[in-house]
Amino acid sequence: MNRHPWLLVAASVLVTLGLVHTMGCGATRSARSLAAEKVYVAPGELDKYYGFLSGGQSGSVFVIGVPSGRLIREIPIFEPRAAYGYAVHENDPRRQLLLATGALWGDTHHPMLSETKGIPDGKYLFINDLANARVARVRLDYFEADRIVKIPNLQGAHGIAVVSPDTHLLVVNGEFEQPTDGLVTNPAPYTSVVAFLDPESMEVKFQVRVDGNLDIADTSKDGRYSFSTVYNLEQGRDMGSMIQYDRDAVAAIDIPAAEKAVAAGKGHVRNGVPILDPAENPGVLTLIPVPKNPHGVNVTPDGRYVIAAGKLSPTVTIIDAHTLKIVAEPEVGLGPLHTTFDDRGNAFTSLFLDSQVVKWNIDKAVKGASDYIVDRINVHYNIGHLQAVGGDTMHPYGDYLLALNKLSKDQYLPVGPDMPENQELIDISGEKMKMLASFPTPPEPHDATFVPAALLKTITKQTYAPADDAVKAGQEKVVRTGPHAVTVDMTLIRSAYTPDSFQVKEGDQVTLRVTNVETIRDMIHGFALPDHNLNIALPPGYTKTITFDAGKPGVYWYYCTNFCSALHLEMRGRMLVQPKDSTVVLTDWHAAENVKGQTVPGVPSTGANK
Ligand SMILES: [Cu+2]
Repeated sequence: MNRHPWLLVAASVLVTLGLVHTMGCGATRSARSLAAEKVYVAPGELDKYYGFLSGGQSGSVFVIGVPSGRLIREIPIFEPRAAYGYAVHENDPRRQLLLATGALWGDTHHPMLSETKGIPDGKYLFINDLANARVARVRLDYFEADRIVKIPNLQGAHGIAVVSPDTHLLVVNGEFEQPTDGLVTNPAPYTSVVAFLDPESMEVKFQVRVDGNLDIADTSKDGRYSFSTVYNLEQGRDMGSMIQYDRDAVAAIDIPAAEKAVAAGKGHVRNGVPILDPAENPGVLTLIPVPKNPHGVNVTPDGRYVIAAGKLSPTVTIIDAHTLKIVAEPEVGLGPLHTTFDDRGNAFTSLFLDSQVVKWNIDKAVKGASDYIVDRINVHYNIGHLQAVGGDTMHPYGDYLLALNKLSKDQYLPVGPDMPENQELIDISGEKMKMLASFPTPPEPHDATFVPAALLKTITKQTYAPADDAVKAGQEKVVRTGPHAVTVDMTLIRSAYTPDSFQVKEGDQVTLRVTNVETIRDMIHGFALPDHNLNIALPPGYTKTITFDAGKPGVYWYYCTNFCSALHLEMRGRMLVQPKDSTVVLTDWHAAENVKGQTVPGVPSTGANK
């Protein structure tokens, strides 16, 4: 067969071009560079998703960018944090709230986003404090905790979930069982509760008694059921006796039935909360027997199935989310803990003992097909939670999966006996999973959830709207409001405090109302008064009021703790504390000292010290 020579030339050119394309400058493009490209976000470019990782004993939530893994910020919640001026000083209402509800530390585990129609709406992020039986709500327009509540009748607030699809309620599991009557003299039986909270008022509406240790929670996609894994149906008080039974349970609570029973007055009120006893309210609680000391429970995005992970059994149990019947119990590997999903009918289960993520096909597993396992990938090491982007919603994105590993061992430079926690990002867009990148975090994320950055971009505020008590520029003043009380109204703007000095007396109580009057995003100023244990950070538009004792006579500098301009170092001022019996009035200070009355107008600045 004759071929035209030009065709041969053209063919060889095409082959050569193809080689150059795949080989680059003579070198095969490695899997490494392909992975690097997938997670590379150039300076100035934005990540596609925000990930919210619980900070564990940091008492906070870490916000990371996906796919870059960059730490975007930390949201302090259950612990004071000087850098954010959060709950640091005694008068901060958030500090008082933390102390009133338990402690100035927390153990955060499960970040949950509020949903509308089964997908995150960007309104709230809920996070539990396992240790102190608390739940906090973070407003995502400000990335700030606005509610923290203590849940009565419950120890160990572990699994939490929002009731899909519209965040009708918030579910909180009590892990550590207690005597039924709350008395230490009663040896048995011990019991716990699932608490149901109103997500707006954060009030506990009712609780349902469950005998056993309630672990992880999820809800059906139609708002009908909450699902909680329950271990230790043995009612053991030590580890050996907690692992006797081959099966424990998934507790399915019929939410409308429970609400009806509560409305009919069937609850036993303890500490102001009605508790439903399932024995008195048939149909409210169904215990579905699953192997063995189960841990994770996850509802498939289409709402058809509930997947319970066996933990001490190499299986997951697939439960029909409507009939509550077990439909399959496939083996997946050793130490299955949690499951997440893509948008193509696949499940991904974390295997703690195998240090793997296993991908399996849900339909094939339900039908009993032998080839339901699709792929396995090694992770480093001993994975706990895992979450695919959108895998906990009705709309998984099917692109990235985050493995939250408990041990990093040899993955980073040694930094002492304690190593950082290791998060690994896996590409799940193809048939085979591909490891893309790892990044360390402070201890220790337990769980994660994600939202598209595009959604938050439309929601987050640039500045705080001035509150009713905001101090306006030009209206700063120093006012003596009583024999031992002075109020200082102060504003901050690059790069000065107004007033930049004020005079009080030993024995005075000083009320400082301070507003950052900047109107552009990210222009934070701080107010630190170190010898008075005060350090507050003020984002633009923010007003804080703090009250403190003037302390010993002396001159005390306050200074800006957030670098704000070329004159940041010059951004400071003085508080003069005069001796109790001093009658001297220094004319170059903003003072109210020469007035004996109870309430007087402010004494304006002489301007001499400006
Ligand atoms: Cu400043």
